Amino acid sequence: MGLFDFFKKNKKDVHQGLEKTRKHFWQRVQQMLTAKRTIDQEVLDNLEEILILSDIGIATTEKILKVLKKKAFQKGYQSVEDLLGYLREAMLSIFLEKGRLYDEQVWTAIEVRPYVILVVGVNGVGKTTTIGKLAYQFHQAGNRVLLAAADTFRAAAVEQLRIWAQRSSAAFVEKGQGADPAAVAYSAVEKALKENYDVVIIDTAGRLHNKSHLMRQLGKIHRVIKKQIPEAPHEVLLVLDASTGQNALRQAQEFMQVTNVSAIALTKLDGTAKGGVVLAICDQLGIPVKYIGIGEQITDLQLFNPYDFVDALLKPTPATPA
Ligand SMILES: Nc1nc2c(ncn2[C@@H]2O[C@H](COP(=O)(O)OP(=O)(O)OP(=O)(O)O)[C@@H](O)[C@H]2O)c(=O)[nH]1
Ligand SMILES: [Mg+2]
Repeated sequence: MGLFDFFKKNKKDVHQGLEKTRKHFWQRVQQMLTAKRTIDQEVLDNLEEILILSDIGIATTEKILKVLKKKAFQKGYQSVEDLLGYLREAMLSIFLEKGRLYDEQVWTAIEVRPYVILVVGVNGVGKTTTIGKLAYQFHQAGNRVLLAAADTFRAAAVEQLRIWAQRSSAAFVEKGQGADPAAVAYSAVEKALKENYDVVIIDTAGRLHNKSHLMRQLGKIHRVIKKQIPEAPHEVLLVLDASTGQNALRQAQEFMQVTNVSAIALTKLDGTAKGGVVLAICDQLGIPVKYIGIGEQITDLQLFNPYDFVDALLKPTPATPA
C-alpha cells in the first residue's frame, strides 16, 4: 500500500477553495466578453491583463497567450466556449509541459519507510498547520506518523506542533525552545528507525536571522538525517502562502538557493484571489505544487491536480454566462 492511499482529492473542496480567485477572474472575463464576440487584438490584450491581475505573472501569461493564439488560429473561434476551451488547454499545457512533475501515480506510489519530509518556508506561511493536515492524511491512510519540533526558535512553536500531533494521532519529538534543530531532527529519525514509523515530518523555523544562518541550519539538519538514512530527506517541502502572490515566487527562489526544494505546498488559496500564482510557480520554478491548503481545518489539504484546478478556475460562477 502506498503512503497516500487515503489522500483522495475532493473536487468540490477545490472549487470552493478557489472561489475568490474564480470570482475575480470571472468578473473580468465576463466584462470583456459582453463587449466582444471575436478574438482580436483587443480581446487578447484584455485577456493578458486579466491573467496578469490573477497573479499568473507576465512571462507565464505570455506563454499561455501564445498557445491560445495558436489554437484559435488553427481551429477558429465561434463562441465564448471556444475561447474558454483554448484557455483551458493553454493553461494545462503549462502544467503538462513539466510532464511527470504532475503525475499523481508517481507521487502516491511511495514505498520508502520511514519517508522523511523536511518542511521549510518563511514565518507565517502555514508550515505547522500544513504538517498537522498532512499528518492527519497519513494517519488516516494507516501510517504511523512522527512529528519533529525542529522549529526551536519561537516559544510557542513547539506547543503548536504538539497540539497538531495530538489532533492527528501522531507521535511527537521535541527538545524544547532553543534546542539545536538538527538534534531534534536526528532524534526523530533515530526513533522512527528504531520504532518503525512510516512517516517523519520535520517542522523548521521560518524566522531566522539571515540567509546564511538559515543555510547553515538547514544544511546541518540535512547532514544529521543523512547519517542515518542516506537518501533522506525524501522530500523537502517548501510552504508558500498564495495570498502573497508574486512574492511567493521570490521566496521560493530564495529558498531554492539554500536548499534542494522538491515540492511545494501552497496554502491559503481559500482566502485569496491570487490563486493564479500556481501557474507561475510551476512554470517559472519547475517545482511541482504538490499540496494546496484551502482552509484552516485539519481536512483542508488536497493533493494538487492541474485538471481540477483549471476546471475550478474556468467554471463560471452562477451569475455569469455559461
Ligand atoms: N485560510 C487558511 N488559513 C491557513 C491555511 N494554512 C494555514 N493557515 C493559517 O495561517 C496561520 C499561520 O499558520 P502556521 O501554520 O502557524 O504558519 P507557520 O509557517 O508554521 O508560522 P511560523 O511557525 O510562525 O513560521 C494560522 O492562523 C493558520 O490557521 C489555509 O490553507 N487556509
Ligand atoms: Mg510554525
